[in-house]
Parts: sequence; C-alpha cells; structure tokens
Amino acid sequence: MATFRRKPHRKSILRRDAVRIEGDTVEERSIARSTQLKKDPAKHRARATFAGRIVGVASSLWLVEEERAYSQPHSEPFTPTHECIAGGVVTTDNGESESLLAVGDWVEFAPTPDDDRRGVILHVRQRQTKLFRRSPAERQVQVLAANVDRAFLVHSVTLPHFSRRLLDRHLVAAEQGSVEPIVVFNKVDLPIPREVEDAIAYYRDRLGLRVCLTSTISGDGIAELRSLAEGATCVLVGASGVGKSALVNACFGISLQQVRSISRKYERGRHTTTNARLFHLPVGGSLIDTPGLREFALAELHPEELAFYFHDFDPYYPQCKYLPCTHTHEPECAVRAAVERGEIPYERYESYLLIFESLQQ
Ligand SMILES: Nc1nc2c(ncn2[C@@H]2O[C@H](COP(=O)(O)OP(=O)(O)OP(=O)(O)O)[C@@H](O)[C@H]2O)c(=O)[nH]1
Ligand SMILES: [Zn+2]
Repeated sequence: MATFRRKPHRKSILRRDAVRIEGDTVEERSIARSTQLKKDPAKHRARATFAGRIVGVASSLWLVEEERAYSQPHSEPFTPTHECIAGGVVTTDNGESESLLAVGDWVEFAPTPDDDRRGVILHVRQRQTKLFRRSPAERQVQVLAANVDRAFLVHSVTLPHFSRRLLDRHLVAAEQGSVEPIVVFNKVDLPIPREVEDAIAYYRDRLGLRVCLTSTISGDGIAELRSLAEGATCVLVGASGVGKSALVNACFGISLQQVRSISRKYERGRHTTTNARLFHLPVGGSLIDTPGLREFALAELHPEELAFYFHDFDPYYPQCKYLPCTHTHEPECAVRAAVERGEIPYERYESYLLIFESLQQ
C-alpha cells in the first residue's frame, strides 16, 4: 500500500453540487455529514488509504493514477488507473470558489472493498499552480489543469485564424496561476499572414516570451516542445482546431488522441477532445491535452489589476499623471501616449481595453 504524509486539514469542507442519486441529493447527505465532519475532518481524511493523481475523466468517473507510479519514469503514456467517484463529502485544501477536482490534482482516495479498480475520492491536496478561467455557466473558478509547470498556449497561424485577444487572456491566466507560458504558433507549414508574423515578433522580442513555431505536418518545433516538457507537467490550451491533439500525437510519435479536420465553412474546430487527459512522456514529464475553449473569461481579477499583467505597459506606467491609472480615460496617461506614438501596438491596447471592459461586468 502506498504511504503518504498527511497534512493537517487547512481550509474548507466542501459540499458537492446537488446531484440526484437514488431519490435524494448528494447535497442533502453532505449537509448531514458535514456536521460530523466539522468535528473531525482528519478522521474523514484518514479513511483514504491511497494517494494519486487525477489523469482524466471518463463517463463521469475520475481516473486516478497511484502516487507510487511516479517513483520511476513511465515507459507507457498511461498506467492503470482507479476509476473514482468523488465521495459525498470531499475535503479540500483549496478555495471554496474553485473547481473541487481537476486533471492534475493530487488526491487521497479509498478503493472500493470488492473492486480495487474503483474508488472514492475523499480529499484534494493543495494545488501548487493552476490554469483557470471563469466558468461560463456559474460564476465559479474553473480549473482547467492543476499542478502544471508550463502551459503551451496553442494558436494556429491560420485556420482557425489567430486571435490576439485570446492569447492575451491566456498570458494573464498563466501568470495568475503561476504557470510558465510558452506561446506555440502551430501550422507554420501554411502561409503565415503578415499580422501574425508581426505578432510572433512582438511576443518574442518585445515581451521576451518563449515562442515555439510548430507544424505537425513538417515536424518543425516538435523536438523543442518535447524537450520543454521533459521532467515537467505541461498543459496544452487553445481554441478548438488549432492542433493541440495533433501536437500531443506528434510529441509521442503515436496516435493517442483523436484529431479531426476543422469546419471549412466556419473555419473552426469541431470540439473533438471533450475531456482533459494527462499522458506520460518516456523521457519523464507529462502532457495534458484539454478540450478547445472558444471563451476564456478571466477569473479572480479586478479590472484595476489587469495592467500589471501587460508587461509592455511597465516602462510607461510610472509616468502616468494619476496613480492608480487604468489607462482608459485618465488625462496625461503615459500608456495611451505610447500607443499614440506607436510604441505599443494598437491591437495590443485594444485587447487590454476589451478585457478591462469584460472584467467590469
Ligand atoms: N496544416 C496543418 N494542419 C494541422 C497541424 N496540426 C494540426 N492540424 C490539423 O488541424 C485540425 C485540428 O487538429 P486537432 O489536433 O484535432 O485540434 P485540437 O486543437 O486538438 O481541437 P479540439 O480537440 O477540438 O480542441 C486537424 O485537421 C489536423 O490535422 C499543422 O501543423 N499543420
Ligand atoms: Zn495611464
């Protein structure tokens, strides 16, 4: 049996969303049980006999790999998993407003007595890093991947067309979650539009970001991606159809994930990948493929804080007349003056304004 160090219970006892099970709701049961739990959360957690990492989701079950599988390099992209449900009550070291469980989470669970391939998740350990957005349905923080070192922010140079605004949101989210951003421009085998060439140069040279130019057709940049993932956990995020799954397959040299052509009519992907999945690289390290997201609303951010994530504004900000300055309407704003002089591209500033506005809603 795997052993693991128990941390004292820190933050919250969560009630799961109400889900109908056998006539009553998990929520009702949870309320009943959480009174006992408040007295002794450690006792609840002590029922877990295994620790492991969530590597995927299948038919509403969380796929959990045992922690001991991590003591040596993985020779296969995946090892056997326990198919787990989240217990009626799950304790967590994370905040109440964020997703209870996400791919990449380290959890403590108890295998089902008559079938140890099944199990119940009882506790979620504190996330060291996370990539998150505001969930479109509820105003909750949706964690797309937890405990990741790097995020490959995947955009295609064309088909679907490059969205600067989406990349700017990705960059803010990565920094918020303490995840190192790697900007990936995929499909460089296709003709690269002029404005995308300019954007590539700007993000690489002006913002000093690590930018990879890749093609799953010509093989450009694949070795670079693989080496960036070595020994690290990396998540691929991006709109549907930009080629995230094709990049995962190219990094492994085998077909692990389904890839589908984009809709020519709408120039959009077809949302082929529906759940996040973690795969181990033979060199050590892992890649998490995620479903394509058209919307990337930022969470846990005040509009006034946004400018601090736009690092090309940094040299100008101290010269704004009014501090704090939102760089939207204030007179003698040094950031707007820099935009007027062409030192900050207008598209980048426009992207700032749009995000600023969306954060005010
Ligand atoms: N020309 C070209 N096409 C590519 C490249 N990479 C992927 N594609 C194509 O782009 C389409 C979409 O690829 P996917 O890997 O399914 O895209 P995805 O980002 O995983 O999409 P979702 O799973 O829907 O989020 C497929 O037709 C791929 O063959 C590339 O480097 N060059
Ligand atoms: Zn200003």
